[in-house]
Parts: sequence; C-alpha cells; structure tokens
Amino acid sequence: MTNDRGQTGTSGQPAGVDFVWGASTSSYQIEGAAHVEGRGDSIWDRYCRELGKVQNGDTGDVACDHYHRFREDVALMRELGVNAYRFSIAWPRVLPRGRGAANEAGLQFYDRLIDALLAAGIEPWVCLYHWDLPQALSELGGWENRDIAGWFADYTALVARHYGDRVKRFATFNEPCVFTLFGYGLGWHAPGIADRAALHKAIHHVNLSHGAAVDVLRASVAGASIGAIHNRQPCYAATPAKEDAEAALRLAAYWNDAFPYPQHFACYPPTLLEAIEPYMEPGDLARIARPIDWFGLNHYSPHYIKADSNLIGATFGPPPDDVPRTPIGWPIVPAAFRDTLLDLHGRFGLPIYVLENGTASEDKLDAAGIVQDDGRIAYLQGYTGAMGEAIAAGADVRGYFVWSLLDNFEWTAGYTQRFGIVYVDYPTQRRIPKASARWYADMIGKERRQMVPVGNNVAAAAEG
Ligand code: IFM
Repeated sequence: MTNDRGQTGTSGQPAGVDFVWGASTSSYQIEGAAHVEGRGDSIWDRYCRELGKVQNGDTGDVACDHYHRFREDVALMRELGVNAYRFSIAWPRVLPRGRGAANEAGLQFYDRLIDALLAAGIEPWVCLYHWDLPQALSELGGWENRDIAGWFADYTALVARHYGDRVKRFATFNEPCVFTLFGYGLGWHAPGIADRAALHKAIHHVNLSHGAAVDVLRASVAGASIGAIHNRQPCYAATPAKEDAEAALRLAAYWNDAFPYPQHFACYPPTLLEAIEPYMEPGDLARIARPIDWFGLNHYSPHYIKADSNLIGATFGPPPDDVPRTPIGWPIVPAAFRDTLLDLHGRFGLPIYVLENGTASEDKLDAAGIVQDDGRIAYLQGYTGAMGEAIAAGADVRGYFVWSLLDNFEWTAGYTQRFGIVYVDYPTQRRIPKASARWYADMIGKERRQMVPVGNNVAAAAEG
C-alpha cells in the first residue's frame, strides 16, 4: 500500500480485505474509576471540578464504570457483531504524572481489555490521545510546552512496549483541531485557556508529538498500522455577508487543515503560517510529516460559520432554517459526508477509516424496557448510505465506526446528551441496547452475508 507521496507503508490493509465495522469510545467519557488504583488527575478531572464548567456539575468520576464493567461491554460488542473497537488509553492512568513512574494497575487494565477483545474476535484499535492530558503536565504548560513532544514519545513507547505484541492499529490523536481550538483558543474545553499564542503553540506541539509518536510506533511495533483521526467538515458561511464568508475560511483552516496539512504535505495552511512560524524550528516540518497508513475521519455535519470578535474572528452559527437538525441542533446532511469522503480521497490518497459518526437523540427507556431511537436509525441509514455512494464513486473507505458504543460523558454537556447505540441507565449502570443497536447489528450481518458494497444493503434495509 502506498501513501499520498507514493511511499510504501510498512503495513496496512491490503486491497480487498473485508470492510471493518466498528464502534468507538474514549477513556474519560466511559471509564470512570477516576480515583482508583493509582490513576492521576487529567485536565478534565480538574475542569469538571471547576463549578459551572460542565452541565449539572457532572464529572467523569464514574461515567459508565467501564473500568469495572468492560467484560459486559465487550460481550455486547460481540453480540452486535462488530469486528473492531476503537478506544483510547488514559495517559494519566498509565503514567499518573504524565512521565516518570508507570502505574502497573493502569497498564493491567488495558491488558485485560485487549485480551478480552481478542478473545471475542474484536480487533483493538488504540488511540493514544482523546483529550485527557495528565494534569501534572498541564501544570508544566501542557501542549504549550515544546517538551511535550518528548513526553508524548515516551508515553507512546510505554504503550508500544506493553501492548504492541497484540495491538497493531494505532491512532496518535483524536480531533486535534477540537482540543486545541476549544481548549487553548476559545476556552470552552479543558484546560480552559483562550489565548492566541497558546493556541498556535499547542497546534504546532501536537503536530510535533504526532510525528514523534509515529516514529516510535514504527520502530517498536512490528506490523503497526498507523493513522491519526481528524474532523473534516465543510465550513459554509452562515449568511451571505462578506464577513461571514471570510470567517468561514478562517475557521476552516483551523478545523480542517491545521493538522492534516503539516502531517501529510509538510506545510501549514498559508493563513495560519504567520501565527505558527514563531514556534517552529528548522526541521520541524520533516519531523511532523512522517508516512502513515490511513486517514481517520470523524464527521457529523457541516458547519455554518459567522464572524465573531473572538481571537480567531469566527464562531459557529445556526444552519439555514430548511436544513434538518438532530435534537441537539446539529445539521443532518448526508450528502456533505459523501462529498467529504470523496474530497479526502482525492486530496490525501490514503485509505480512509470513518472513526466517528452518529448522533445524540432524546432517548427514553419506555415502560416495556425498550429505547426506540428511530431518529438515530434514520441518521445512520442516511450517513452509511452516503458512505456507500462515496465508495461507489471511488473513495477508498475501508471501515466505519459508530459513535458511540455507549451513552457517555459528553464533555461540557455532561450526561445530558446520549450518543450511544446502547443506553446506559446511569443510576444502575444497566446497559440496554437501543433499537439502533439492533439495526446496526442487522446491517453488519447483511453486509457480511451478501458481500455487496455498503449502501446497497443500507438502502434495502431502509425499504423494509
Ligand atoms: O463525544 C465526542 C467525541 O469525544 C469527539 N467527537 C465528537 C463526539 C460527539 O460530540
């Protein structure tokens, strides 16, 4: 397999291999067990404790208690028939202070999880970073400190050493545009910083950390298949006003290009270069642009952008009135997903894995013990159908992972938004597969039996 520069990756899926159907989660959103067996604080533990930052004062202290109930969750996935599970490792669980002494109990938790997945025939896909930076490192400047590339490389080496015999699929970062822009630029997420210099330093240091981690994984995991997970969404102007059109272009550079461009093309988007250049050293772009094996895409909906007085001069506006929306107001536009997949294929030339797609809906457990989430089924039908169209038009999409396996801690929305295909009754921690879980399982089953391109079966399911 070759990447966009014609270089051969050391591994990856050969053409013709079965499409991967999976489910995704992340450590802080589901694990709980925040203060047990040696786990250190992350920036989200700290952020949640700051009154008023997260709805209802919710925290990830217990979340879905996956730390103790992972066997049940693996059994659920086995029943669904998914062949891969994407989860993240909590850096502060394995290195409580982010560097230095490792926490054996934390390492063993992921051993147990990985072994249970393999025993169930489910391939583990490990993401190294899904936003839960060790608080101790944040106190040293976190992503603003250039030294973090070395700390991240050391953490990656620990993970590679420990799990590389059983795990081959690694993603370096999940949605770097979100945690840098929201966490360091707009102050909406942990660690709650809104500062121009902080944002641009963080972007560059995350990119350097990505390159360093790719090198570590390549050198230490035989047969590693490595990628990074990015959001990519069309950023439309919210109104015909010139200032909104300019704002949309500014936001798109941060959202869509600030990470994939240096990682794949060894350059920053021209509109960001001036702000990032002061933090660059000679050779940095070559350190960042290391060959990888696949492009991980998270996609939910297009953005409608308007001008703002914040430090990037842009923010998220409402979609036009005629665009359908999910219960939390996210636009439902499957055609934008199809076009994004085709654009990605043309632009980067790497195999694509969709590693997040799904919707929050107003799920209620009815008197019969059923969660009839028809809105989510319609959303998933529309989006997997659009993916089928992109594949038919030539996009090299190799897998689809639903977000999310379980209802979970949705960052500043706390537990008010349910994204799972499995309902979690938080007071009892009972798991109840929703109607969408049954739909997903049926669709996977049909795809496997009929071995025809995805989309055709989705359409058939929609017809009846
Ligand atoms: O829950 C999040 C996830 O952590 C990152 N991508 C978007 C999801 C839904 O908001």
